[in-house]
Amino acid sequence: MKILVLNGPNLNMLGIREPAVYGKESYAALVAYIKAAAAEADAEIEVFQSNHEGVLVDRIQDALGKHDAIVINPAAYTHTSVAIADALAAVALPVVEVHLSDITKREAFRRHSFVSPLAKKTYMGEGFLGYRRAIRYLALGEE
Ligand code: CA2
Repeated sequence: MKILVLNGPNLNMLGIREPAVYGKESYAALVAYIKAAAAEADAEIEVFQSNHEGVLVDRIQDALGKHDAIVINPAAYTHTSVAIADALAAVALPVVEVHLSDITKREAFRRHSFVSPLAKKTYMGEGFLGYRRAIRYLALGEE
């Protein structure tokens, strides 16, 4: 199983600010964690981060024929991007949505996700573990 992991805007700032919300580990540590989780589940992985909506749309479109599934933390675009939701619907690959924090327990503007209706699963509020659970769900069928 070939999985594309997409991370949205500002996730590259992990560990630099807001450790109370997003933890104190760096983005590089997250990438290493995701790669280890993929190896453990015998999945091939590509991890990509962008601060730009159109770049993320391009990567979703490019996944067609190259990847079997997408794990996405769209970050702030979760709550705003019809374009990302449309791209996910267009490629029609299995999608799992991940959030480090629990978006249902934060500001009202974070409660709505344009991606959730397209996702087979959403893991939130579990920090890095959400990515591991997403990979294991896709590769091994573990809930
Ligand atoms: O909880 C999540 O994973 C989010 O997708 C993270 C987004 C936020 O906009 C979503 O509502 C929930 C923000 C990612 C930005 O991460 C930062 C990391 C360090 C310092 C500042 C932001």
